[in-house]
Amino acid sequence: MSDSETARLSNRQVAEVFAAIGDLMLILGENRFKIIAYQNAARTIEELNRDIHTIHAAGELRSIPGIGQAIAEKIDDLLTTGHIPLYDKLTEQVPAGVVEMMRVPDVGPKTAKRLWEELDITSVEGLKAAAQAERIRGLKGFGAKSEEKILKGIELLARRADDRTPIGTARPLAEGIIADLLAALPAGTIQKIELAGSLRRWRETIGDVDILAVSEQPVAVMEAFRSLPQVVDILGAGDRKSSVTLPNGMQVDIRVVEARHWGAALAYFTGSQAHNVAVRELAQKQGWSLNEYSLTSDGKETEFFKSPDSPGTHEAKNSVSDRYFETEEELYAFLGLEWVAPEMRENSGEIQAARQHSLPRLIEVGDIVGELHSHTVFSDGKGTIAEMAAAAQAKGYGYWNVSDHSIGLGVTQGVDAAKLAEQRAEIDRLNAGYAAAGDDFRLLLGTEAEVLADGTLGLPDEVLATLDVVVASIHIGLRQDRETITERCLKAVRNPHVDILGHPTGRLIGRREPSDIDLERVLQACAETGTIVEINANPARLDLSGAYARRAVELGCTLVINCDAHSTEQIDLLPYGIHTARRGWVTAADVLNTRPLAEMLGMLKDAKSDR
Ligand code: DGT
Ligand code: CA
Ligand code: CA
Ligand code: ZN
Repeated sequence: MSDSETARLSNRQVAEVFAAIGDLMLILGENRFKIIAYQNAARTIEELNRDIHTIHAAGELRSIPGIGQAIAEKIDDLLTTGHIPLYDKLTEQVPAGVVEMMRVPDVGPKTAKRLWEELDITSVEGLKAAAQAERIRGLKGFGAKSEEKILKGIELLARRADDRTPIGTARPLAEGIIADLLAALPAGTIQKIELAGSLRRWRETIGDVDILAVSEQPVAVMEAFRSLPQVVDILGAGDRKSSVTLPNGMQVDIRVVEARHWGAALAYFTGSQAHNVAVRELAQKQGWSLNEYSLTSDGKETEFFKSPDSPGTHEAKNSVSDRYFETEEELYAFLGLEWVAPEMRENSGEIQAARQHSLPRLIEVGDIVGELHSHTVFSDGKGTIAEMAAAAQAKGYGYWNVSDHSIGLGVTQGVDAAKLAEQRAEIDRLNAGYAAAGDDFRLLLGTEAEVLADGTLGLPDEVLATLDVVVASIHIGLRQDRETITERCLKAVRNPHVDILGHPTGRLIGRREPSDIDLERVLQACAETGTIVEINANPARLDLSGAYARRAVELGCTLVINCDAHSTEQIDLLPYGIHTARRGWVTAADVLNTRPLAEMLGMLKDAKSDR
């Protein structure tokens, strides 16, 4: 049953057909009990925990609770012929867009029908245009309010359609699945298992989770996977691949391959698609066709092989043969390429660099030796200074900057000069203890100074001058117009006491758009003034993004990767920041907090002396 599953309908697709029958009958105003029967069938199929094809093949459709003779016959029609005559007849009567209109909140079947019949509206786009043109108020019982409601509903619908999951949500769930799957199987059943797709590339949002594994017992792996307690729906169930959904609606795909296919398969399923296409073209020029299992010689002698100095020249030139790769490194090397880190596989220059063996050596989690942006109970953090410090020491950090919110940020109580003095006393006491114990770890006193609406900071310069490391961030007035917020930020960046610009765009992934700030200008100013630019590692922020981190380095900025920890647990968010940096081709040398304390402080001092 290996290849047939691409063409066959998933449980969800079968369910969707029955739901659509119900919707069509609603619009046509058919018998209520019939409609309910189809709606129930759709829900039942959607929630099945077995592949409907298996049940069908066993002749057991009628044993599904809620599936009677009439529905069972229609499932049989659909699975064997791909059609249900009733469904075909209904779709001929009602335009598809009219059903679609029912998805708009507040537009029920009766409204959809009237909009269609009386105003000739047959799509959501048409509905939007009609509402904007104020045509809907002409309908009896509708007014300006209804048009407003409809437009708002359409907006909501569009937002819901973007069902990508933020990486901070997706990654723990995906890692949990791998851990649970390994635990559910006898040791040794799975030889290799890894996240692939956008998760392996650390994209900031995830469409679906892709898992790739090597096992000699693929069927056992499939069964264990589909039986995991967090699986709510099985979308596909094959011998070597399965797809399921989790309670949050996120889809997880798993595939099991043979060990000899691992290198090609992992490369293929890691993507990105654009990177894969470029690699495949390169392979083609060398006379090979690349798929998810292997390289296959196309048997044609190409120009490539006549040129002795082309990269990737290899022996089996003309014979039709397959090449297998147990690792990605071998595959890339065979094609004359340096291995490309997954974060760089976006077809943005990495293939060229890999051919020239000039890929950067990307920063790693272990390169970070200190944290320069953190919070405590003095503002909105959960840990005391001592608790945060202990967690930092346990991580092996050399320094930790306590940077509670300054006053000026209305929503949280901030630190003022008096509270800073209290913090200073506590930090001095703790540092004396480390020194006495011969421990090199040191606490620093800083602040996360609020950049006020006019670009001045939440604390006066005299106070800032007494601090070790000053982070300046914008939290309020993020919706100022481009010129205003850019000027405001530039003023902060040029302040002689500001060391770091915190989370420059203020975005919250999937929840809040970045501010309209002119980042190019801000980054240029940071490069000129030596102000360090933050990559905030909190997965809700990832701010700067990878792409802007790359631009910042190009412009000559130095970066800092901070967890902005509000609790001891949040120190563990660092990998999100590191992999975001890697997506921006960032090396350890580009990042301030890869330096030991004295060197780091020296760099900050030098930068400020130029302002
Ligand atoms: P996502 O799920 O939208 O966050 O992004 P990806 O990159 O995980 O995409 P996905 O799950 O559709 O596919 C996983 C990888 O499999 C993708 O990065 C590249 C590979 N792949 C899937 N479909 C195709 C295809 O049609 N052509 C090529 N070249 N590669 C594909
Ligand atoms: Ca994916
Ligand atoms: Ca996928
Ligand atoms: Zn903060």
